Amino acid sequence: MSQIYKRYVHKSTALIQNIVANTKTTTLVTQLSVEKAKKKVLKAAFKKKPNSWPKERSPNWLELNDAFNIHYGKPTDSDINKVNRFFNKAKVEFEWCAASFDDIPGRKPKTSFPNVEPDNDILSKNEREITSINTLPEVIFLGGTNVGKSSILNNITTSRVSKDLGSLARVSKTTGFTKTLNCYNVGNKLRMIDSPGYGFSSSKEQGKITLQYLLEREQLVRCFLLLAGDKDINSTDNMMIRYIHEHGVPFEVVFTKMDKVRDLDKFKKKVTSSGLMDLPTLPRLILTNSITSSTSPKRFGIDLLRYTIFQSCGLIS
Ligand SMILES: Nc1nc2c(ncn2[C@@H]2O[C@H](COP(=O)(O)OP(=O)(O)OP(=O)(O)O)[C@@H](O)[C@H]2O)c(=O)[nH]1
Ligand SMILES: [Mg+2]
Repeated sequence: MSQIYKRYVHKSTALIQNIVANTKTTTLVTQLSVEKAKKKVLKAAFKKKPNSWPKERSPNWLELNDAFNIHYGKPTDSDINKVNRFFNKAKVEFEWCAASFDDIPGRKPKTSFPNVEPDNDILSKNEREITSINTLPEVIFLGGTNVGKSSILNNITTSRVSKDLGSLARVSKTTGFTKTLNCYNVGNKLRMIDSPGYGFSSSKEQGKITLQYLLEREQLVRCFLLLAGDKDINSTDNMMIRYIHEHGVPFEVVFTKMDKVRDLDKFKKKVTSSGLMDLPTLPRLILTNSITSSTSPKRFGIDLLRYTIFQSCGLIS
């Protein structure tokens, strides 16, 4: 039992003794009210200071991150610190949204002048600017509707010490909330793209732009496929995995909502039987929670995700 738990159990017992001492008819203090009082004190304690929970309360799924990524070895502490420093401090700017592939800035000048370099005089100043914004590496977050794509983007760009997520990308309980590709420039070193989810509440147009982006976007260096840790991998997820694998799109897998996973053995079985670990490209499997809760008091897994993004953009060896 952790120290903090002991402290509050002790506190609740003292509280109950106090109630008993002050109650003339002690028979009124039933076993039920004792339990109720204990629960109340514990609940209040955990609600008040979730960040002060001792280390041993880290979720038990954390060690799976290492086990699943055994081929890669662990990034060093100094690399993780370097990457965290970058994401904690980087200025993040929303740059564009696109409902069709040709809406992406830089696409049109390129289409009009296919063999022209961005700095060529044939392009107007505006076209030069638009064309030259294409030079940063891009990563995209892909996944079913409501899996947590927009949340993970906020998670990555929120300072590590903050408990609550920033609100750069709009998050909603409404399934199918993100309808366009949305691009965010991170510290002028890389771009992250939020995408509309596939499956329930999605549309053909949304699917089309995402798939076209995956196949045709030259700046795309890595796709992060998000799967909900607390749900089964469904047939649409499997179709997407097959699609990106067969088209040679480099990808990693991010399991979201790990704070909602209750049965870890079932989760492990789901992952091992999914075939993800047998793919020849050996995608990393990164386990995360973007929302803090009693089982995951911090935002776990984000270090490895940030590191993998940094690495895929060639910003760290
Ligand atoms: N418990 C828990 N909830 C999460 C987590 N990540 C996201 N959510 C919740 O899941 C819901 C959907 O999150 P979004 O980030 O909007 O998901 P999305 O994939 O962008 O959804 P669409 O844009 O509709 O495709 C929101 O209510 C989030 O608060 C997580 O790690 N844990
Ligand atoms: Mg979204």
